[in-house]
Amino acid sequence: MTPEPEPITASPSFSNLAFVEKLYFDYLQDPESVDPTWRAYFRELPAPAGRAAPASFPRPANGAARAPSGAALAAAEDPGRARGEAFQFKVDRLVQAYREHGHLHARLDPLGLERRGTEAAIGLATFGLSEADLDLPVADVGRSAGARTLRELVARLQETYCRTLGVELAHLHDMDLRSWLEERMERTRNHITLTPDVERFMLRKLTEAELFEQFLGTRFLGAKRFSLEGGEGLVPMLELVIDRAVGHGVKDIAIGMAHRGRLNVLANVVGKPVRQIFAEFRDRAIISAGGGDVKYHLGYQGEHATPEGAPVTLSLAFNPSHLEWIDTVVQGKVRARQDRYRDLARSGVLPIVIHGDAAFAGQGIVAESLNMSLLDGYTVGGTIHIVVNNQVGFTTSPRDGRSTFYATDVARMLQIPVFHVNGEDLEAVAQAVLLAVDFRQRFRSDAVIDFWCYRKYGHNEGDEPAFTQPVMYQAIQRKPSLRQAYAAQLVEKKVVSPEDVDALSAEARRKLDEAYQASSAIAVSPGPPVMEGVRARYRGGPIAGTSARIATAVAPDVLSAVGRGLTSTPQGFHVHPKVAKLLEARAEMVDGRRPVDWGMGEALAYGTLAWEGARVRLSGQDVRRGTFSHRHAVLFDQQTGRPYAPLSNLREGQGVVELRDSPLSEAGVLGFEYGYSLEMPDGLTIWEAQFGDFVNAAQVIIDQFLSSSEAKWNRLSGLVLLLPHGMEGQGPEHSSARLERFLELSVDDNWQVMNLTTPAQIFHALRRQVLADWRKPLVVMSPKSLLRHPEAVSSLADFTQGGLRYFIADELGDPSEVTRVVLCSGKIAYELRAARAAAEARQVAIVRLEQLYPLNTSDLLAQLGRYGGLREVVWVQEEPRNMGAWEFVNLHLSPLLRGAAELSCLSRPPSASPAAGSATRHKLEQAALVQQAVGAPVEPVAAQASR
Ligand SMILES: Cc1ncc(C[n+]2csc(CCOP(=O)(O)OP(=O)(O)O)c2C)c(N)n1
Ligand SMILES: [Mg+2]
Repeated sequence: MTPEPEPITASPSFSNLAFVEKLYFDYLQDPESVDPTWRAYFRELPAPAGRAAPASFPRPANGAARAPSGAALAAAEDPGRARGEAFQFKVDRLVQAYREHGHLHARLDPLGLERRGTEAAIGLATFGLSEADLDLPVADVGRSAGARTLRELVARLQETYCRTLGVELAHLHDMDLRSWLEERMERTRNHITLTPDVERFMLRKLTEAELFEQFLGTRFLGAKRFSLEGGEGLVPMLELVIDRAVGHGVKDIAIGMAHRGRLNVLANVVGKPVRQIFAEFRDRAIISAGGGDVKYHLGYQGEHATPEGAPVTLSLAFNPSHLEWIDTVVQGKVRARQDRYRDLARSGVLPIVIHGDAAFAGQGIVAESLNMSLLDGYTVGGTIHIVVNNQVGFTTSPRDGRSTFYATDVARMLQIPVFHVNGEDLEAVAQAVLLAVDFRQRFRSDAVIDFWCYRKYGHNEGDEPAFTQPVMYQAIQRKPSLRQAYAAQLVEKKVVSPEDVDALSAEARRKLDEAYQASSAIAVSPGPPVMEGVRARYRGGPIAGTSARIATAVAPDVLSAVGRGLTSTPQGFHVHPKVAKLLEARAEMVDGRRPVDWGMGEALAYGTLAWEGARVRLSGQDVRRGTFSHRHAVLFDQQTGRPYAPLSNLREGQGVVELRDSPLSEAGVLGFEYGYSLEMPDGLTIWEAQFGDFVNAAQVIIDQFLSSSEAKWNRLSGLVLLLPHGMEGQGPEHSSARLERFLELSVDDNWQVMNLTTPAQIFHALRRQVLADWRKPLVVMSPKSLLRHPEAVSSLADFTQGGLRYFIADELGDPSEVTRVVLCSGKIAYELRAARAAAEARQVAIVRLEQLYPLNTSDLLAQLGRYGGLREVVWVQEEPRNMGAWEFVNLHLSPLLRGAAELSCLSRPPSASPAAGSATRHKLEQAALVQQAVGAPVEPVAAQASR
């Protein structure tokens, strides 16, 4: 196994320039709250003029909820005091209203077109107050330090909650969370003052962002780039997020994002060489193993330094066009990195996911991702979400694109704040970043920044936005760029001179020119296939015919040691009686007194891999017990409910085994496990569907990632999909994992598709996933009835010798008697064997394909060659003709058999639905099928059914 890198320990030192001033403010409030080095430094500074000693305000009662107290009773006897109490009560309610509804009044839209708040939410009159009360004294009103009158208080609340940063926290039930936020915001009036150094840095990043787009726009006229213009603030904002995160000890940041501004982020944040991006625009001779991808879907990983030089690994995930489907993929990647670094606090690796406003509101996978965020099996310690809210999606306006008030409202399902910020106020942006990152690090949960901006051009550069948003685009045309506005602001503040502004632009342009010159000589490739030090050991490319070279059998002593571990429980553990029986039976299997069944074969695969040090992760709905109760990988003490996983207790130093019952999601969870598998290539990562049919709820992950990520991006995954498949009379659903769809996508050894029929086969297939030197996804049509079929068993020798078999052939008698080969796959093989035995059909050989893709045709033809009298090869499948493997088998075998034997198909007739609704009908159809296959007389189904 690869040596694990050093664990990350969070460093408490805040490296960043950006927040020195904030630190100073903290120091003034409470000198003990800052690091001793900083304290010593600040002590030397002259005391700020007019700054009073740090005031400490008691937490106010929570608005109207303030309880009647002894004081209230006393007040009843003193009318003057009672009036004061009543007044204060109204004031408290007003304060609370600002906290909860102030965001409605914040100026968030840089275009100034958006109208949201109603005066009523925070108007004085709502609380029985009036202008006349404004100069009355207020007391004990929370953290708005120093407000002596209602007028001053309102001014402070306005400043805190209604400027260009609006914060939603009314949905938080947890008062600690709320207090933490309110405290942070009210203490600072939700302001941060950036130091001149930071301001100059921000201007530089804005300049780079703007000029990058302009350069692309002129050099590659009309080429799609999904310009960030109108939202260039994203670039300095990301720098602030990174800087703040690094200050918290984050060492590794994984970003996921869609098209908008992606090239800009790659170039100006992640550090992809601009010459390489330009070379992709030149689009000369793309050199890559597969088809490659368009430039605005490519990813990158680089080393980055904060302005102070602190190192951090940054990556931007490759992603498909399908918006939001990258979300859980990134989270899975991050989780794997955290596991790899043994960052159990999940504080050293941070995911940032950047969304579009229309996509965030519209795509359901967002909700799946949010729902997974706090679950033990899937948490990454919080994701920073940034919604690049340009207030339009392609041509669709928010009023047609969502029913929610804000684009981010789905996030309010979590107990997390949502920061709405005007993307043209970089100070407010910095404050939002500060709050969001600190919140994530402190509470280990997601935080959302709704970054309001606009889209300068149409959806892409060839698009005319005024067709559909004429008024908006009139406003946009009048606007100077953020760089221009910010530069003017800094010139006025004398932070920079006009010459500095010009110099920054000239420098940025010079670098772009240089990169452009250099780009002509660069060949384009999607980059190395694998992660530093780990992935480099694995390869993609062709794998057909390599099975024999991969030794997956285990030594008998290892098998029995693992077997003993799998069947033991701790002293005093109360096992459910039925499970106890299962463990006894498994113990007999290990001793060779009973053949090994599927559940044990599978457990032995996990157990032996973990024994050898590999990490095993199995996730999916109800996987710990197993949908069909065959697994029982986690046992529960019947008196205490305490769980016990034998797989995790095999021996000291074994690999970690993670067994996770997933939330009821396919797309989100499969995306997560795919991401996990990319970053944990030396482990075994498995997703199991409850029934194979449900994989269709995750089809985007199959098409856009699993089947094609090697071809598009050179990204290798060894993810295993266990998809229970087979017709067992359960109706149209619960029957088919849609084998045909996987086979249709099979090409260029992009993955493996199997339909396995013995315990030893699943054992070897799973072990091969880890022991091979290549990484390919493995799709297994896994069994249901075979889990308990008396013939679907293996001997111990099948585990200690041999390996995965591509197909399994058997005959009743001498091969020379065989005239018909019944070719099939999956559990129907057992039904065919029974029918053949009943009919004593010695002329029929049954050959079941275990690995359908890549199809080992040479060995298969050699097998057929053993049947000297062969006349016909009949493909038999229980699926309707338009489903199952027939089309695939026909395509690949017919040309090879030509002349030697005739290939035909026996199946149910074509059908729109995978299986009949009636169990009786299923049985009749199935019986007819297998009888016909072995040449026995068959009665028409209709005749039987009518009896
Ligand atoms: C799942 C999915 N459906 C549709 C599209 C087509 N599409 C590409 S961008 C876009 C609009 C996206 O709007 P928004 O999320 O606000 O991002 P913006 O382009 O405004 O930054 C659409 C509909 C897609 N890429 N993915
Ligand atoms: Mg948008």
